[in-house]
Amino acid sequence: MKTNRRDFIKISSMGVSSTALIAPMFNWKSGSIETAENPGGSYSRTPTYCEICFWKCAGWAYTNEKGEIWKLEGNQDDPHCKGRLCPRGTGGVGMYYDSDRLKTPLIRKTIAGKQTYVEATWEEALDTVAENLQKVKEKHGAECTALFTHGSGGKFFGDLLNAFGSSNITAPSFAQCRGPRETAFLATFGEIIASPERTDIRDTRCLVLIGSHLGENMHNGQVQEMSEAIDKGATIITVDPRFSTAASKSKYWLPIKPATDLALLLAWAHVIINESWFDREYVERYTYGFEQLKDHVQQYSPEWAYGITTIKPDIIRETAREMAKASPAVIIHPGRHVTWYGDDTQRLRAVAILNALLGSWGRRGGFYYPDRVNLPSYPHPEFPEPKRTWRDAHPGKYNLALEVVSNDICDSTIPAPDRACNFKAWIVNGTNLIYTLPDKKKTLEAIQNLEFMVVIDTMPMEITGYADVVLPECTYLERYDSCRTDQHREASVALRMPAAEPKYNSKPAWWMVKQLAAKMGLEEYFKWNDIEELLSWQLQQAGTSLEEMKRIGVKKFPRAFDDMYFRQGEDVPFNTNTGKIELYSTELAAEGFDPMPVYTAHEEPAPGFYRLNYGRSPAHTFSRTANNPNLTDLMDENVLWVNPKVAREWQLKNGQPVWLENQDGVISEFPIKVRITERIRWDSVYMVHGFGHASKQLSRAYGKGTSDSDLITRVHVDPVMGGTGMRGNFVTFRIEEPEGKEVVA
Ligand SMILES: Nc1nc2c(c(=O)[nH]1)N[C@H]1C(S)=C(S)[C@@H](COP(=O)(O)OP(=O)(O)OC[C@H]3O[C@@H](n4cnc5c(=O)[nH]c(N)nc54)[C@H](O)[C@@H]3O)O[C@H]1N2
Ligand SMILES: Nc1nc2c(c(=O)[nH]1)N[C@H]1C(S)=C(S)[C@@H](COP(=O)(O)OP(=O)(O)OC[C@H]3O[C@@H](n4cnc5c(=O)[nH]c(N)nc54)[C@H](O)[C@@H]3O)O[C@H]1N2
Ligand code: SF4
Ligand SMILES: [Mo]
Repeated sequence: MKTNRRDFIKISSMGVSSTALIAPMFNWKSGSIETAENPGGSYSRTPTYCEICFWKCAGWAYTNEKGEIWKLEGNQDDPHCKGRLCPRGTGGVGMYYDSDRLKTPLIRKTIAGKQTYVEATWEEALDTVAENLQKVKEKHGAECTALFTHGSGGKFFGDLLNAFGSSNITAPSFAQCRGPRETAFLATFGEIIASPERTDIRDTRCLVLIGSHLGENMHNGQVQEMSEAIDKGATIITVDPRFSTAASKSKYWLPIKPATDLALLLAWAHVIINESWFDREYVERYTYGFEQLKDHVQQYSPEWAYGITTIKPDIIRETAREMAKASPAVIIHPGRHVTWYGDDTQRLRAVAILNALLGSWGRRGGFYYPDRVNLPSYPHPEFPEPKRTWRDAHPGKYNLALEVVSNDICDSTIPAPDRACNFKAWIVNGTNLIYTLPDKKKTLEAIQNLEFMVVIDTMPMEITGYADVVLPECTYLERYDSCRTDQHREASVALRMPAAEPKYNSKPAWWMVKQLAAKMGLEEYFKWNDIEELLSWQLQQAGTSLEEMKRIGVKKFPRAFDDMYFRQGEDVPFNTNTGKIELYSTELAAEGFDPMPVYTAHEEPAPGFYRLNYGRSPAHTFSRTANNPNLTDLMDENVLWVNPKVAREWQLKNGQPVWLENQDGVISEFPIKVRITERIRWDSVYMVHGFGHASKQLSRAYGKGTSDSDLITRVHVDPVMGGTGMRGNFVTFRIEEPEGKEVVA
């Protein structure tokens, strides 16, 4: 067996001795309440916001008289959820009760020639982290350290890294998710979409969903608003090769040939301009480059697009007319997970342009101007200026990326002769990079080249097996975090505080960071004694207090001005080079990219292969919930959607397990059961992302279903912002269990 610097270690399901259990850090009860169900007031409720996905719904955790968490409910005052959690949020308790959780810190040691994890005290584990980070700093410079993070604790680790001397903080929610849309909307309107999306779905008259399937994508507020809009008679147009839940609620379902959306979008622009269905006054007042755009789209007629997209010209015209009729209360939805084919920024530019033509930006029923509270940082000295940043590894590349590109950090961790500095240490907090980044082989190669990696997680997920030190974080129900201050129609602050004491020997991120800062000589950046002191100070600056927030959970701050939408005839400056909405992007042109989107064809599957399509399930979030006992009760494996025509050709039966092999000869580690359905086109197959776990310590998730990530080995990187296009992969069926299959482990 080949030995690596960093062999994958299977974390054994160890018990934790009682001495490792810690005393409660806080009195976590926020007062008992009397309700019909709780006549004696023996239950308590504690404010929290959900960490099962990044919509961050605020709610209440109910505990019984024994201090056991009993149920979770939405907070009625919360603009993100309006009192209702989604099935995953309600099932969040399962994360707390999961007996497979990480229980105590672990340190990688080689014993009798074999790498293994040794249980450690927090003192030992944090000393090891501090020493190794210092070593990397002395040898290579602090800026050779990167933080991958997704989730609340990232704020604390981010501050630690900045204080340490590195600004390389990256999240998969940019280059594997919404990056292209943010770059495209910034180039067009001078502003990003951000989260929660500033889409005014509640008041829209026409919602166009392009491969963004609200319904399976359970982002709470949007799903609620979509059903509100439907009740009020809004037209839904869904463009998706799969008949999704949204498609089933739509007036028009356009089962587009995958990878051809840009052709449809350009044809829509062609029709809307040539038929004079655009908002003329808005376009004249606010936009730049209309004449160039008009000339540019002449080549993209509906007849032309038909040959590419398989959507009939009269349907393209009819749907364009529907949008125009609803204008400006129309939303061509920017989507969220938009890293598909590598030309994603250009596709999202076309989306932005259509919205501009229809005058929906800054208009009721289109895109509103959000508001938010800025909680100031606790006073600290200025962070040191890093000597280099991630950009120096590839000068001139991805200049229009507004966040750090995770896959580029991965690339720059693999040594290259022409590069002065490579990344040498990773801090990985709340992101299962093995499932999150495409091209697993490359991720693993990068990890093998690290001098040190610490992983902070709640579960023995695949990424933890490659760490030098594993730090178990307590779940969101057992901790304080930074307050939620995300944008919305109205600014709000939401508090998360512990509903129960941390189980096992787990700790919150803020505590780990505070300890590490002391060990690394960085205390001056973290002058607060504990998080209650930090939150109290911050909340006071915002005109509230920790006491008030403990009582109410969510506080709303009415808008100071009536500026959610543009006023009739108002002159609006846009934060672009021309001060206008740029139909013709001067910024893209200056970077040497097409200033207006140009259609280019993408690769097609070879005979016998099908495009690998993936998406969400309403019951799960990525790979993070696959072992959650409550949610596995709802769904415990993914299945493969196969069109009946394809099933006939391959003589596949419903429920039959098959292995999948991709264009690069990589075979799925586990089989997946076939589901024969007309709801998917014959040129594609579909599965829900996040299943097929290889970590045996996930007792409910191990070997259940198949991982799409394993099969995504071909990546089409967006040259504009570095996003990883992941939908250009093709698979074929292996009916018999393959022998000697290449499994990347
Ligand atoms: N193949 C494929 N890849 C994808 C996607 C896809 O659909 N298919 N989707 C992409 C998108 S849109 C996104 S946003 C990203 C998401 O990427 P990630 O957020 O990395 O997704 P997960 O795989 O769920 O990894 C979350 C990790 O955080 C851990 N965790 C959960 N709660 C906590 C906590 O409170 N504290 C700590 N420290 N850890 C915690 C979980 O155990 C898990 O290991 O993935 C992207 N990658
Ligand atoms: N329940 C649940 N909800 C979630 C999440 C979750 O994990 N679980 N994750 C959240 C996050 S971080 C994100 S980013 C969003 C992701 O949610 P969305 O942005 O809605 O994106 P996906 O889930 O990737 O959507 C995939 C859809 O795109 C379609 N599709 C595939 N190829 C093409 C194509 O070429 N053209 C078109 N038009 N459509 C295509 C697929 O058939 C599928 O219906 O969901 C969020 N909401
Ligand atoms: S949408 Fe669901 S999982 Fe996401 S934060 Fe809200 S309740 Fe939690
Ligand atoms: Mo995402």
